[in-house]
Amino acid sequence: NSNEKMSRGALIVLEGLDKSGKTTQIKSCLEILRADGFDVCQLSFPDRTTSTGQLISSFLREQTMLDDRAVHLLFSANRWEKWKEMNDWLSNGTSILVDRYAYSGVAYTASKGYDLDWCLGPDKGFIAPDLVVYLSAPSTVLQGRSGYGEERYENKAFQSRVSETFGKLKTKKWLTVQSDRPIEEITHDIITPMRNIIRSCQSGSLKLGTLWK
Ligand code: 2DT
Repeated sequence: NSNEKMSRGALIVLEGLDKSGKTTQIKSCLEILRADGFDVCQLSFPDRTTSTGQLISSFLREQTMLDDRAVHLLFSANRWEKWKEMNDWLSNGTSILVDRYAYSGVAYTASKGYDLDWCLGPDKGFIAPDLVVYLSAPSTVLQGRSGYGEERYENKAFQSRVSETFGKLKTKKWLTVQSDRPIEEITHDIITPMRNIIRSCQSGSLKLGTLWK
């Protein structure tokens, strides 16, 4: 019966510039949600362990030269590789916290000057997140964080263009939080919306959508 309410997991994405604290927040939110008793797992894109991921990783470390458009398609393929696993988790009731998603894909490539519509193409039809948390901080603050500048893209001029492009992708449904604050304060602000969206998906009141709707 297609009208029957289906309980499922929630897809929660964290986005933001390099060093905005996404990985730290995913770690602490995962711990809290698990302690609450929720069934949650985590993923990050790019997934550097697969064969496309290894190519991407080598490109990011500036050890491999690739055409920007070829790299864009690799990043997207790296997500499609995970489609079935993600779909299975969600339908079995496991929620997923994801570190970066197709929004990063579009923001980084479009910031190099490529057409926004072209950039959106490869991820069309991929699983749409139920919640996007955007960690926002001035690129000048991020620049001072440890490890900054070690990979391609980690420079101030490019990061401010990426920030602008994220601005174009943002919808009213995104939760934007200032991330140049203590870790615990940020966690405090985002954990309740996460619990709420997981409960809504569990109750079967939200249907899984697809990008770019
Ligand atoms: P981290 O592994 O440190 O997050 O850096 N990127 C990411 C893209 O250009 N396209 C994408 O689709 C994704 C997911 C952002 C990964 C770097 O790769 C960029 C920073």
